Amino acid sequence: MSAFFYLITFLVLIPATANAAPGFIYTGSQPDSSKGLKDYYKEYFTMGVAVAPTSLSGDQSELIIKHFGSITAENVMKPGPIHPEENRYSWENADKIVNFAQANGLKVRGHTLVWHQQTPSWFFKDNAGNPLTKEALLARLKDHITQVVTRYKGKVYAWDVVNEAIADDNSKVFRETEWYKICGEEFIAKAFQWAHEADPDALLFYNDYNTEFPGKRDKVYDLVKKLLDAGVPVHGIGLQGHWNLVEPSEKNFRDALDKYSSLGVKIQITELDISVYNSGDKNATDNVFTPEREQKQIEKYNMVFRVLRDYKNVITGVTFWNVSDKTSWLDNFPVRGRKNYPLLFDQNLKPKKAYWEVVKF
Ligand code: HAH
Repeated sequence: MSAFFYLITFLVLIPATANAAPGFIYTGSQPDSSKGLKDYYKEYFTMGVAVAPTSLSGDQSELIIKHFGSITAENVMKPGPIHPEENRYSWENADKIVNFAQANGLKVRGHTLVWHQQTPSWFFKDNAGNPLTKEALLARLKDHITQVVTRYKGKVYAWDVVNEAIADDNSKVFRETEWYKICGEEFIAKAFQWAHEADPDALLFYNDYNTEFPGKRDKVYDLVKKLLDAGVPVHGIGLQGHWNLVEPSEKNFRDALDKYSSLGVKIQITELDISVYNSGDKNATDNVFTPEREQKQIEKYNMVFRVLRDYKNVITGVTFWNVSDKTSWLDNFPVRGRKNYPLLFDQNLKPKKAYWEVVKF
């Protein structure tokens, strides 16, 4: 072969090796901007994202299709938006999300059938405004679940059936919601049973936050164990994954995954984001993504995905809660109007440094 050929080959290889760490031979694992997050994690788990109907056009929709294999409605399938009055369901927005998913070959996670927030007050009252009896409230719940799950049968592959029914307070097991006060814990088993009757193929999840802290972890474990022992169709536990620069610790995270997976159920991270403020840090109002916060966030994302890859046999999905740092629910929670930067894409929808760390393995 000619010297010319060698020269050309050499010149072509230089740029490819230029970014490799010193002392290492180029192996082909350089950042590749044609790949999406879902491609890097193809052999691991489905990557998902929470969306609003307004995210489904323009730049955001391109990002969603490139990087994710699953979507969740951030709000529009919750009881309030989808069932605003006793005799009226409002399907339009939820349909948009399901239709977008079908048109683009994405899976859909349904969120959520039973929750204490974003549920209209009519749910719990009779026509005269008095609290419903347990029987009447359970009948309403059955109607709600049956209507919603049946409409999306075969299109929503997994449902967060019950969201946040466990108390944060260590002295209590169940959160004292209207559901619990009127029905006792029975509403939980019934909700799973009715969802299963409406779509026997859907995977049914119990979903909650702070599920890595030992106190709440053990209560979630006990609840799901009790349901399984009673033959209730629960197929998975959703760990919301609203984390921050310090929580969860790697140990608590691994212990929680070990404990939940010992039940034989699947685990998904259903609402992942890593706040750049610590949970107790309500006074930090400078709104800035400082280099220190950026670095700590990179380290936390690194740890989280390293552990998730280790547990790929039990983790079946990882869903981010919002698309990019342009808008996150954390911009208004727990401090209204405090800008947060919790995701892998920046305010211009470009991958952050944390993104490149998460796909480097
Ligand atoms: C989640 N709760 C909800 O599951 C989700 O539906 C919502 O859009 C955002 C967060 C997390 C949460 C909360 O709402 C209130 C207190 C603590 C945690």
